Amino acid sequence: MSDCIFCKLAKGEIPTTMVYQNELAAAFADASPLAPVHVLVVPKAHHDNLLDGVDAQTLMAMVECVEQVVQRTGIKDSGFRVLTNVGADAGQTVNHLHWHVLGGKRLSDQLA
Ligand code: IU
Repeated sequence: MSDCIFCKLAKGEIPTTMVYQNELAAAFADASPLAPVHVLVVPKAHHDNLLDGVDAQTLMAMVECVEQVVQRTGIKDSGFRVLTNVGADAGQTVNHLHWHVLGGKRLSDQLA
């Protein structure tokens, strides 16, 4: 999708703080962090959300990004949260699949 900002961030067409990337997915710092570590993991190919035809290889590439992010940011052992919002009621504001990786502090036990 040519006008999708996360497509551009994932492909390096817009500058960002890239934490890690592999062939199929990228992890970059959230522009408005909600925690000391707040990184977004996205597929390089465009998918609107988690249920928009994402193949297993891409999902595994995203999981590898999560592993690298928590190792590189030092939150692997203290604990972290991975979440994705799907659709308006969940608060999805960018229609390109993204997993929030949050950590670096004691996170709230409330989901909503
Ligand atoms: P949401 O799950 O769609 O609500 O999350 C979108 C996130 O994308 C949110 O945390 C924004 O701060 C973040 N973001 C960003 O990091 N860079 C951008 O250019 C835009 C949004 I637009």
